[in-house]
Amino acid sequence: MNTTLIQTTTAFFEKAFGSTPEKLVLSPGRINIIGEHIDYNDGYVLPAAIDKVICFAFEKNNTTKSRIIAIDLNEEFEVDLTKEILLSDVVWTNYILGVIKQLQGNGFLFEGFNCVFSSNIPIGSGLSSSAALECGMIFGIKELFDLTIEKKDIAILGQKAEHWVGINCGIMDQFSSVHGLENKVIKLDCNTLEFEYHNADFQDYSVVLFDSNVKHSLFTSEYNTRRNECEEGLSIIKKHFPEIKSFRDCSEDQLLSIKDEMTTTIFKRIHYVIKEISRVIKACEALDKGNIKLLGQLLFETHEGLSKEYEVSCNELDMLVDTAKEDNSIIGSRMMGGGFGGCTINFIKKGHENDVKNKFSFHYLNTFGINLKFYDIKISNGTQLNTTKN
Ligand code: GAF
Repeated sequence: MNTTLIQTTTAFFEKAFGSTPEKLVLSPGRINIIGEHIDYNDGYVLPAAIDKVICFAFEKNNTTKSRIIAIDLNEEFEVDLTKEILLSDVVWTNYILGVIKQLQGNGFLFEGFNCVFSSNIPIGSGLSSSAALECGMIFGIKELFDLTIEKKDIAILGQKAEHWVGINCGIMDQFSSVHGLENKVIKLDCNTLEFEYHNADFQDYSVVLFDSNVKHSLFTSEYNTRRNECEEGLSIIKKHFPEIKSFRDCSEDQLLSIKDEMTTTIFKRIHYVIKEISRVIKACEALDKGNIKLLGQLLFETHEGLSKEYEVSCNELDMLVDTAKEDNSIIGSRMMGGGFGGCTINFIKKGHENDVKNKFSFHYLNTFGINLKFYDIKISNGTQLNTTKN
């Protein structure tokens, strides 16, 4: 499927710059099995890179300026690398400017380059197209100018670029985009950045994403608010239990014993976080043991928490998960990613995928007047050079 994308990107590059690209980079989006809004709360997450990617074509241009073309948007921009990098009014360019700023600020030396990119990661669907953009750009610049940057640091630089753009995100998206491995999920400790791969063997179930096709504008402001609420909650916990360093050290009983010391909102947020951290551990064990039924049950519980306690869901996502609960072919479902729209992740009994899709399409269109989209995904490798010949 990515062959066409690679060919289009290469052909566009050749036409725009009159030369063959020196480097072709593929940078994937991600799914997350479980552990939502947990990365910035220093817990564990269970993401994986997917076979939807951004393809980049690069060459050095022996100047101090870089010219970057987004094929899908039919837009381009130029940046003078000798001048201070400032935010622009065009959102997509800021992720790239942010990456350049981070690389320069961390002492990495590089000169002008030409770049063309195109993507098959749906934008605004919670599959982390922005992390793929950041990590692919860093990886491409590193390859082009022979920079030594470890994978972990690519992820951290990408995350910092995203902060500069305005979302105070955690590390999960960039980390999984860079570290993805075919057929493996990544159990990442977001506190230490230690990680281990687990087999993505979902037995008799397929992973299908249902794209609600909505993106409510609350996302950025509410995301940053959740982070602040969690920080406030943690500082209250620490006051009462000085031995606690992060949420993973706090039991539900400890939290309940100080419930009256915080607002109902803060309590709900933290209660979700503490329960979700323990769910990730259980989910990973269930996956290793092939207990997909339990894994699915945990996904439903996560959704309940995200909807009622963390309050980052929306009517469209709730309806999709409620309908999934009533469907015998679906063993687990939940909203995925930051929330307020985007996708649900679903485990569907193999062979029943088409029936389920037809039923959900009809029901969703009838209820919201919106077309539901579906993505059958494969768990794939992280950001890499394209080595296949056209
Ligand atoms: C977004 C963020 F970018 C991630 O860091 C993560 O917090 C996620 O929302 C929620 O789990 O994708």
